[in-house]
Amino acid sequence: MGTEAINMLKQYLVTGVENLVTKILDKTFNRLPGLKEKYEKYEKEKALEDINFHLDHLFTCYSLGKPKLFNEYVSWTRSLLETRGITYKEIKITFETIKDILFSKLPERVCLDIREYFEIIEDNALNKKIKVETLLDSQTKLEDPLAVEYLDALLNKSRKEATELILNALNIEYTIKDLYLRVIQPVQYEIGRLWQLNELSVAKEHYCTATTQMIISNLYPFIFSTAKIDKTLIATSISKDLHEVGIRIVADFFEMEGWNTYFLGANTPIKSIINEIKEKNVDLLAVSATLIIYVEAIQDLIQTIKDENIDVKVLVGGYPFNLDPNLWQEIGADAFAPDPESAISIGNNLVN
Ligand code: B12
Repeated sequence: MGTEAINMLKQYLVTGVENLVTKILDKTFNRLPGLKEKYEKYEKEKALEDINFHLDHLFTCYSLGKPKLFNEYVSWTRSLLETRGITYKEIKITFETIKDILFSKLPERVCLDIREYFEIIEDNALNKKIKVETLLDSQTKLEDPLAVEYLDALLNKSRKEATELILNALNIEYTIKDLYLRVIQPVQYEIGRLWQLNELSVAKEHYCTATTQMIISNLYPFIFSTAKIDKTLIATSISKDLHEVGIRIVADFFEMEGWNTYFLGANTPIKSIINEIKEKNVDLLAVSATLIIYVEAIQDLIQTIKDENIDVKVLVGGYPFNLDPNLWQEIGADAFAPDPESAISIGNNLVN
C-alpha cells in the first residue's frame, strides 16, 4: 500500500478522529434501536473509547500491512465485549458501520486497499459459525502446582501468604528462572484471561500484578551470582505501552547470564531510550510491545537508531511479534525472540 494512503489515514487519526468516532457511534445507534439506551447505561464514553481502539488497530494493521493481526484483534474484542453484555449482532453492526463510514469518506484507492481488512474479519473473527482461537487462548494453562497455589493465594488469601509461597519455593525446588516461567508468567496470563472473560475486576488484576512485581523485586538480590561478561543491555517497553513484567523478566535473565543490564520499565519515550543508549555504550537494546498499536513506535525507534548511525543491536519481543513471525524483520529489527531463554542465545550471537 502507498505511503500517501497511510498518511491520509493517520491524518484522520490525528485531526478528524473524534468527529469520525462520534459519527460511527451515532450511525450504529440509528441502526440498532435500543442500543443507545443500553450504551448510556454502560457509559457512552466507553463506547467511544472502544471505537477509537478499533480504528487505532485498523489503521496500525493497515500501516504494517497485516490483515491477520487485525483479525486477531477483532476476535479478541468480540470475546471481550460479548462477556460484557454486548451482543454478537451489535459488534458486527459496529464494524459494518465503521466500514461504511470509512468507505464513504476515503478515496476509492484507499478503500480498495482497506477492503481486505473487512473481508478477513467478516470471514473469520465476525463469522458467527466460527469460534476463532486466538494465541491468547493457548497461553493459559496452569500446569505447575505452585502456579495454581500462587493464583489462589493472590485471589483468595493475603499478599503476605502469596509472597511467602514464592520465597519459600526458591532454593527448594525452584530456581528464579522456574519461578518466572513456570509460575509468574502463566499466572499473569491467567489473570489476563479472567479479566478478558469479565471474571476478574480491573482492581483485582492491578492488585495481583502489583503483588507479583513486589515479589519480583524481592527476588532481585538473588540474581547476581554469575561472573560478569563485558556486555551491556538496555531493556524497556516502548512509549505508551504500560506492560513491564515480561521485559523485566527478560532483563533479569540477561543479568543472570552476567550482562550489565539497565531496565527502564514501561512506557519509555523514544528520545529517552536513544539518550540512554548513547550514554551507556550499550551493546544490545531489548524492546517490548504488548499491544499491536505500539509496534509502529518500535519501528520509529529503530529508524532513529539507523538515521543517527548508533552502533547497537535491536532485539524485539512481546505479543504482536509472537503473533506474526515476520513482523520483526519488516520493522527493521536485528532479531526477535519469543521467550527469555532464546533471547539469551540470540542476544549473545548478535553481539559476538
Ligand atoms: C498486567 C496487565 C496489564 C497491566 C500492566 C502493568 C504492569 N506494570 O506491567 C495494566 C493494567 C497497565 C494493563 C493495561 C492494559 N492492558 Co493489559 N494485561 C496485563 C496482563 C494481565 C499481564 C501482562 C503480564 O504481566 N504478562 C506476563 C509476562 C511475563 O508475559 P509477556 O508480557 O508475554 O512477556 C514474555 C514474552 O512475551 C517475552 N517478551 C515480552 N517482551 C519481550 C521483549 C523482548 C525483547 C523479548 C526478547 C521477549 C519479550 O518474554 C516475556 C517473559 O517470558 C496481560 C495478560 C497477558 N496475556 O499477558 C494483559 C493484556 C496484555 N492486556 C490487555 C489489554 C487490552 C490492556 C489494555 C488495553 C486494557 C484497557 N482497556 O485499558 C491496557 C493497555 C495499557 C497500555 N497502554 O499499555 C490485553 C491485550 C489483548 C490484545 N489483543 O492485545 C491482555 C492480553 C489481556 C487479555 N487477555 O485480554 N495490562
